[in-house]
Order: sequence, then structure tokens, then C-alpha cells
Amino acid sequence: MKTLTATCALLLALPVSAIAQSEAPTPGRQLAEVIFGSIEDNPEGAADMGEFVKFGQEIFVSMDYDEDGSVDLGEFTDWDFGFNFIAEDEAQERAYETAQKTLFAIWDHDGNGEIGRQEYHKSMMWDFRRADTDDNALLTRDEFLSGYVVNLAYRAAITGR
Ligand SMILES: [Ca+2]
Ligand SMILES: [Ca+2]
Ligand SMILES: [Ca+2]
Ligand SMILES: [Ca+2]
Repeated sequence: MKTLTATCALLLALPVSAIAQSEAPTPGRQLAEVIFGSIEDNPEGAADMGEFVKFGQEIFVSMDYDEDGSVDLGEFTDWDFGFNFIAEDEAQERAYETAQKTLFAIWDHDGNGEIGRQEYHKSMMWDFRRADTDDNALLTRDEFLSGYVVNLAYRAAITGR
């Protein structure tokens, strides 16, 4: 299982109790906050499109295991932010797997079974704009948590709601 190293390190740095014992925020939300921290290191700051796309490109490179410039479903589902561990804890692996496949299908615009660089780049821009609800070209932590499609899809799947 490959995981973005920086995110993984950040996640491991969190005390287990903070993930396991808190009632609200949920583990999924906490993970999403850690992910936002890897895009924007200023806790009061917001991510612009450049920061967001750079974050996405790093993930793309780390997902593309055979380095052929596109991500197939196997590469896509092997890679994980850490939502998979939460899904296991919550016994929602099946729902999580479905969410991964759904997201893959959304990003694979031409439906050829691979997410190419262009498709991915376009998706990152669309997903940014969709999450940027006040349309100011900046993604705040709140906008990211409540509007970024990856957070929405995976958190809904792992909580079963
Ligand atoms: Ca920023
Ligand atoms: Ca590949
Ligand atoms: Ca494609
Ligand atoms: Ca905004």
C-alpha cells in the first residue's frame, strides 16, 4: 500500500487517541484536515489554485506506480491517503471501495480505464472551483473540508452516511 509520504508522516504524528477517541470531529474529518495541512501549511491560510494543483500533481506521480504517465484503476485503489484504515475500523471497506471506483470513473473522462495527466489536471481545476463556494479563487480549510469531492465521497463512505 503506497501512501503519500508527507501525509502519512503527518498522520502517524497524530496521537492515536486523538483519532480513536474523539467523537466530533470524526476521524475522516481529522484526516481531511491533515490533508489540507499538506496543501497549505499556514493554519489560517487558504490554498490557491497553484498550491492545489501542485498538491494534486505530487499525488498523481506517486499514484502512477509504473510511471507510464497515467493512472489505472489498480494504481488508483492501491494508493491511499489513509481513508482505507478508517474504513477498516468502521467496517465500511465495501462502501469505501465503491467510492474509490466512482471517483475513478468521474476523473476518467473518456472512460478508457485510465486517468491521463490532462484528465487529472482538468479534474483538479474543476474540483477546486466546485469547492470554492465564495468564488474568490482561494480554498479555505472549511471550503476544502465541506466541498472537495474526495473528502465528501470518502467521508460519506466510511461513516456509512
Ligand atoms: Ca496559500
Ligand atoms: Ca500508470
Ligand atoms: Ca481516460
Ligand atoms: Ca473561497
